[in-house]
Amino acid sequence: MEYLLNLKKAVKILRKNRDKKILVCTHIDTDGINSRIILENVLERLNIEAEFLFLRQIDYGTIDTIPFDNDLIIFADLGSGQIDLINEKLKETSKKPKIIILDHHIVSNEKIPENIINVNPHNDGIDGGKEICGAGVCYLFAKICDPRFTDLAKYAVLGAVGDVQSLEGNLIGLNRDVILRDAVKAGDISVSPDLQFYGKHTRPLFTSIKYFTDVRTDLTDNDSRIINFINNVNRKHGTDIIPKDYLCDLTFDQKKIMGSEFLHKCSRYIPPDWRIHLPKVIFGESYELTNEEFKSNLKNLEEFSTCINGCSRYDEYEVPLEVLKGDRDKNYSKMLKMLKKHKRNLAGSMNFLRNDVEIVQKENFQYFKVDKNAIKGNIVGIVAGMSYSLEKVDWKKPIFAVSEMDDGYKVSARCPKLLSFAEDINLATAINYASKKVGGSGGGHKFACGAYIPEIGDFVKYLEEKL
Ligand SMILES: [Mn+2]
Repeated sequence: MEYLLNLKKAVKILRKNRDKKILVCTHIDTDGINSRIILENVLERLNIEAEFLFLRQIDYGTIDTIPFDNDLIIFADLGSGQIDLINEKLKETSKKPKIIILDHHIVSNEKIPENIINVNPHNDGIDGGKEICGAGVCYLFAKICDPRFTDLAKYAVLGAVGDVQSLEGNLIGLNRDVILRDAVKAGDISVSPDLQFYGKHTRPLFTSIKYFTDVRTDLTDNDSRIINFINNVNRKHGTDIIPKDYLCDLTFDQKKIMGSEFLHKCSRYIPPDWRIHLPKVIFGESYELTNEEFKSNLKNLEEFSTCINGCSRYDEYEVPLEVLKGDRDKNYSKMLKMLKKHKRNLAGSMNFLRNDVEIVQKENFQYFKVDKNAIKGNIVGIVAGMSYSLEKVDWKKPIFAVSEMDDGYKVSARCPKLLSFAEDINLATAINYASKKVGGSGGGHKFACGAYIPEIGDFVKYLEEKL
């Protein structure tokens, strides 16, 4: 396994440079912030000093903001896709730092220069979209530094959940066999069979059902029908599930009953050959922190990840970092405040989308375009995903959201999970192709990705070629 060899090489290089000038650059999403906390812990425990820097992305615009006058630079949760650019920059700097990349994004294809160590499980046929995240690679790095560091595994599980790697309901591959296992063994994370409704500890069951967007049924966006549905389930099975209860209040048997009745309902609304995929979007596992309180925003990792997004999407990275380190005081209350604002912004954007935006239908996808400030670029991807709860959005097609920025456009693409299982759609390839054609760049995962483009031009036409 090449990535294991590279991991060992990387650890050796860290030890060799332990007294030199070290910089650690990490991405700014849930996965990136968890990568950062893992590396901070590792270096601190090994008594190695370093500077830390958050990076939104590495591109021609930002590469010059990275101080290359270090002896060692570690990139985590980014870098593998930008080896060209890093190498170019290395050529023009006098001091030639060693570079370690700990990443899971698709690797740019060219030969890797000698002073760059690219640790990326992709090289060994491991799927970086599903089997390990950036924080996961950092965790493997930590474990080679010292096999006792298994208390850091929980951060890697959070990173994986934040990157939506439990796509089919459960974590798989290295995420499951190594990282989750370590976190459970360390006593930090509990795993339990559950329903794949969002908001298990933070909202009533009927709200969770309301925003289930993988299948459009008569329950979608309809409170009274949902309450009727739950009451009918109760009558049929002799249960007493209260619609206002949270999913975490339900017993295992109640969840099982609710899940199978919901599956039965959904199966009437989908093409027969999609049915085989339906259980994967309704049943799954939930991952929870054993030390957090029941019904807290931080208990369930999906909801914890939303809290981090509520800060990082608004350029606030230190707050979630401090909360991850254990602050439940000042930074935690700031996080909750920001979460509220984030949810308000999402609700406002959804209203705007519902009332004031035209969804343009193409044969195999749909898109909408919004002006600057109508829906901000930092949340347009989340809004695109939520748009499937709206009547006018076709839930059997992917959606592209185009948001005007100061210097071009941010494009976000989303597709319901069920559709992506049934139809084998790859939005990342399409968005990558189309954005390059109009002078931008983009990529990401099969059913959730994004791009920046300087102008729209024939972008939509190029998408049509690929979809
Ligand atoms: Mn990541």
